[in-house]
Amino acid sequence: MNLKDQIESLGKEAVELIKKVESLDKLNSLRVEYLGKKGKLKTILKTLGKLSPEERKEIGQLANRIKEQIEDLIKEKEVQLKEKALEEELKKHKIDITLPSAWIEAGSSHPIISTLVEISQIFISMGFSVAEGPEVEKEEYNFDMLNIPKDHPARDMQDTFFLNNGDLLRTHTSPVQIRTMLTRKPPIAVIAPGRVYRKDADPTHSPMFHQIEGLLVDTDVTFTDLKGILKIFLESVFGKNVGIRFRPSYFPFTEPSAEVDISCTVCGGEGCRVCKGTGWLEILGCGMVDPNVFEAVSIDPEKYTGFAFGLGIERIAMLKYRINDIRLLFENDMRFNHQFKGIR
Ligand code: FA5
Repeated sequence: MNLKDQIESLGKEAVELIKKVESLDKLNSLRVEYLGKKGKLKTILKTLGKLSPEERKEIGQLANRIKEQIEDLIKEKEVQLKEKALEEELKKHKIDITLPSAWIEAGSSHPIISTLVEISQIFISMGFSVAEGPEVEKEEYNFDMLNIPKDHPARDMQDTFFLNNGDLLRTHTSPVQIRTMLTRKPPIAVIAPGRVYRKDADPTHSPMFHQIEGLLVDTDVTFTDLKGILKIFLESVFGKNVGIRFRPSYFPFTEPSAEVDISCTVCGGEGCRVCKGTGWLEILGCGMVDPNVFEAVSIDPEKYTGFAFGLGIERIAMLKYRINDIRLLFENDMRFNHQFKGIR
């Protein structure tokens, strides 16, 4: 076969193959095979030197035409294959916009949080403002300045989580009383909600729980004011028929001190495992601020009096929603949590 025929048949062969090709990779291989530096066309053209100048011109022009023809065809095929690939890709990722979207359930407040907010709002409506303190606390604020002696059992390693540096996880919200009285002068009316920690665990005790501290300091504050405020608060949460009982008690930072029980709402006062068969449940400790505490924060105990209280939010949530085990509040079992949907 002469050179002209060889080039023409090479052109035909390439055209046939390019027409049939189905992928961009194969198309590229054909480009290299026919038009590449070591491709078939270049190989044939290497023999051009042996021809006469006229023949070389004629064959050169033919070779260029065939080369352009192959290049055009490759370009055209490339466009077609790219379009096809894009279509296939789009088909794979087709989105059916008529399909209903995945169901995302709206969240709602946890009963501890809704109880905390409800209690806070009752006190805020009576003129108290909200104060805050850290959960990692100094022994000085958690115990010393609250008139809790060094040998008091509450400091025992069994009750308190101590950190290596001597600080501790606060065991109650009462240190916020100290922090507040160190930075503000009377009249003071604050509540301090927050987490507290103790080495304690049974159906009514949790190692982490929430308290709300209350503190009112002014001239002429009496125990009657304390009783009145707590009665208003408890009746707002549990209704006018709730049984309320003040029991004399002892806290180093209040004198006199009391604990307040309310009639057990889980059993209606008949006795159950929540109230340990007594029909009553202790929900808070309270009393008149001890003069030693006033002295520790440089408030004149001759001029000012005050009351303080600290209540357990979980206990109140348990009584309000008749929950018979405190641990249910922390397990995050959705079957439990779902029952509180719709609560503020
Ligand atoms: C105190 O913590 C005092 N700081 C309260 C106080 C404040 C008294 C101001 C006087 C003046 P107590 O340890 O009793 O007191 O705890 C207060 C309330 O927290 C209890 O009545 C109870 O409702 C709740 N409580 C105590 N321990 C736990 C616990 N482990 N889990 C859940 N609730 C608890």
